[in-house]
Amino acid sequence: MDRVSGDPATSEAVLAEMRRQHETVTLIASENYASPAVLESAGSILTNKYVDGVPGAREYMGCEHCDTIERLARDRLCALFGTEYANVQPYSGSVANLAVYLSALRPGDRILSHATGDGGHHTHGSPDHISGRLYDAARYGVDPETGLLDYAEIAAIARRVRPHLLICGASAYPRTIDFAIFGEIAEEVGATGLADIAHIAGLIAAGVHPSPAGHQEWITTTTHKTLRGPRGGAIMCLKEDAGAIDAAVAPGIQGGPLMHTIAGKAICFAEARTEEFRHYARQVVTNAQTLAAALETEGLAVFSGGTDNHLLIVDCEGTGLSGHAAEAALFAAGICADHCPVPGTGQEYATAGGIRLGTPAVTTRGMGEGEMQALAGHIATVLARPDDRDTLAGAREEVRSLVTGFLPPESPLKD
Ligand code: DSN
Repeated sequence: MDRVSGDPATSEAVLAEMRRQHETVTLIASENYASPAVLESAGSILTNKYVDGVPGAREYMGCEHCDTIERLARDRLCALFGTEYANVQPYSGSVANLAVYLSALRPGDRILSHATGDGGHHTHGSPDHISGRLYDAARYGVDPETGLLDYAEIAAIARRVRPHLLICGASAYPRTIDFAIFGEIAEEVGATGLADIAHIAGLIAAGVHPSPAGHQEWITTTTHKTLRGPRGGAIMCLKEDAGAIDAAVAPGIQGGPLMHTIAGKAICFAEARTEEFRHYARQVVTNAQTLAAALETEGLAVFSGGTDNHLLIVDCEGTGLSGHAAEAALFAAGICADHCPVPGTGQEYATAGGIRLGTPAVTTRGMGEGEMQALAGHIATVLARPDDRDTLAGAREEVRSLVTGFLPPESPLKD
């Protein structure tokens, strides 16, 4: 616990957050627990160094060791996904996306992307994001009947709006994304392709979801979701785009690269090439599918009837609860999930009628199918009686006792 010593006020809050993470269950699909090695690098002395520029061409002296680390991270990321070039400096997935826009588009150009209310991400052209202000954003959604992406419809929209950039990738889409078809559509209409794989990067790295490599010119990701690394972003692209993307990231958008985070990325990219990680990613999907099936057995409606990846969406309509009310009741029972529009219904985040549940974090804690069955029972109980204090308190106690045997990997409570 040394890493939080020195300032009692901050330390207390960090330790309280650590206890919260231990004693509750995280089903937020975008959260995970980084390994001790990643946490160590993220808290290392690398935070002291300015390294503006790229390896071999820095603005400051004394960057030779940081060059080694950044080259390792870039090479490992390229090897992991089979891409020609990588920039590992983006502070976040949002910055990674912006850097691609800055490289590939001019203000006013048209982008076509997955609608936010249907599971897409706001950095892909929402009016409340700079991408929706600088660019002319058109959106595609899912088929309201099946809940699936309708590739024929997406192709028809693309032919009509003729985007400069066709974006695929989502934050709340539980089904496999066909990156090859997206690539074909982009080629047909003369668009550049971007795959934002932030959510499913770990699944792709482990070979349990098809890869966009070879189908999209640009790939962006975060490094902390299914990839289980430090909080941050990265971009993969063709060698010919290297200069443009490096300049777009910095000085185009960012200041100095965060070397402590880049070191954590280098470590997580190596971790993701292990058999242990491949097993983990397969178990993430098995757990999500088990949770989805068990929730349906409990009488809850799972959007699109299940999942192919790490997340699922419960349509709360039958419970009479809004997504916000459902997430609050679950939180009171120690289950951390987040509200989400049910795709294909016209809902937005403010009017969300669903909750999104993901299994990356619980799987890192070592939970398996048995625990998913138990969690489904607790979720159903809570959503059936969300205002009953005894029900919530009882569920909270049972959740706490369930998770106590599955501490996160970095936990000092293990010793
Ligand atoms: N905030 C992430 C998520 O929860 O999906 C996406 O950026």
